[in-house]
Amino acid sequence: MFSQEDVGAKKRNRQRKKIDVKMDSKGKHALVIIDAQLDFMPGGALAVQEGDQIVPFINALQADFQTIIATQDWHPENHGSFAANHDGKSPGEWIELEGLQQVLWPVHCVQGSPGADFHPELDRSRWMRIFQKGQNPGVDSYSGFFDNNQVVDTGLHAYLQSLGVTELTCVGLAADYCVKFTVLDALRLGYQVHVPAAGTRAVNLQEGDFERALAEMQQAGATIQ
Ligand code: VGL
Ligand code: ZN
Repeated sequence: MFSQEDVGAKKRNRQRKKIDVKMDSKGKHALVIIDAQLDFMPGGALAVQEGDQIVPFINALQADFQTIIATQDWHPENHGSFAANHDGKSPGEWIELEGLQQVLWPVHCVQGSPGADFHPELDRSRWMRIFQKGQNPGVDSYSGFFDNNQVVDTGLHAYLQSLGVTELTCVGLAADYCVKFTVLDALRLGYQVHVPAAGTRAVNLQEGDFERALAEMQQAGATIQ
């Protein structure tokens, strides 16, 4: 007869095997919540129209995921993407920032400021990690994986790999900037990527940017739901 310990060990082994098989055929599916911060919500410094409407949708969606990760736009006050840091320049104008074309933004998501906080109604109870980006004043960082010159890595890819994640659902703000560039990098890195349209809204500097962003992500291989 088996002792209690033997039975327990056998059961654990069986469970472990099952997980291994699943990991071999297809890895885990993670939810990535991008920049769901107050400065991107109505009333914020870089407000996205209806940005707050994604919050209940994301809260409900979290119930389907065990692996939930967030990104946070996190700029120093002297960030080069802020129009206020360039004499005579206004938000929406373009400059060259350390060799890259950069559209200028209002001051937003300054490290430690209230606007850099997540929406208070967003359920954060099961988030595993928050990856911050945009700390380098000389280069913007729309993607949650790399800054805009594709040099500095936030560590998100290594972290997802360490968890065995191969598939991502991406939601958050804004559809035409940080969501789009995170999704495009994720596809290049080999993830399967899904974007539920109800989980994102666009800045829409130009009319139609939301639709164009969704089309670009789809063309690159993402599933738009
Ligand atoms: C974002 C513009 C500037 C975003 C961040 O989260 O989409 N957009 N910084
Ligand atoms: Zn930013």
